[in-house]
Amino acid sequence: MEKLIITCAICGAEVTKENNPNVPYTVEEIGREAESAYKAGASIIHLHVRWDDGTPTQDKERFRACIEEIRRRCPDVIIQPSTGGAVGMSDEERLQPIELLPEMATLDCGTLNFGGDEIFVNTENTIKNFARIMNEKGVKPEIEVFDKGMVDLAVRYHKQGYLLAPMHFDFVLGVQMNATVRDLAYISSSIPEGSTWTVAGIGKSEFLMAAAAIAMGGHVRVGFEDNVYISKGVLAKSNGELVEKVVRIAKELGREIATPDEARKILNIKPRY
Ligand code: KMH
Ligand code: ZN
Repeated sequence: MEKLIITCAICGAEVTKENNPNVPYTVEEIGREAESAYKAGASIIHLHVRWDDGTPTQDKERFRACIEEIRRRCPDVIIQPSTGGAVGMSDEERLQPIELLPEMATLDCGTLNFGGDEIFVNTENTIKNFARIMNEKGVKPEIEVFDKGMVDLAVRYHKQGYLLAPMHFDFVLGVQMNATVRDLAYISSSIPEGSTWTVAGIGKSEFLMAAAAIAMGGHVRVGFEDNVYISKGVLAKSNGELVEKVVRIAKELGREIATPDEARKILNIKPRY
């Protein structure tokens, strides 16, 4: 089986120090958490950034500072900025980190409820425009899908030339579509041949989805953005601790861990670091 790519979503835009005091806000804290994940075995850092008080931002210069700090500590890691940002941000705000020409970035492939009155808006024009800009700049999209209909939309956009093969999907399960093994089997068998996939199980489903993906030949995302607990009721001390748990499960199941350069080959990413 292919080596396992572990992505760590170290920060997110919604989770706070009230949820877990180890959630990073400052440039130094973001560097520290990325390094802990990298040293534990993560080859991709999915990156949101915050101002020092925890407010989420897509500010280009804040991204630049955080990317430099991560690069200093983790020279070869793949850095994947978010273009989702936080609910309510404009498209222009969200696109700022793309100007820094990262190797990868997220591309959210649909609109969905995000709890309470919040709606995470991604219109068809937004998705097509983000995809076009990423293609022009040679940034590999990780296609974020929250249900099977978003896979179907991505396949239509591939046929229309907006999304290039081989496509890489992140199934974010436990927000809209349930995080069960049955749902993961269904959605992962719905993507085109030659595509790759990872799964982010939200909340208590994080390690169940990780174990299932390891067994099925997919890849895994963990991190404070998705879950702040290492086990029931016990807060994780770091993002690295979450990654270490995935590495332990993978070892038990006989799956080797991909280095960042091995991840680049699997995902068809041209190195840019
Ligand atoms: N924070 C969410 C509104 C992404 O990074 O692309 C969007 C999100 C997805 O986290
Ligand atoms: Zn994100």
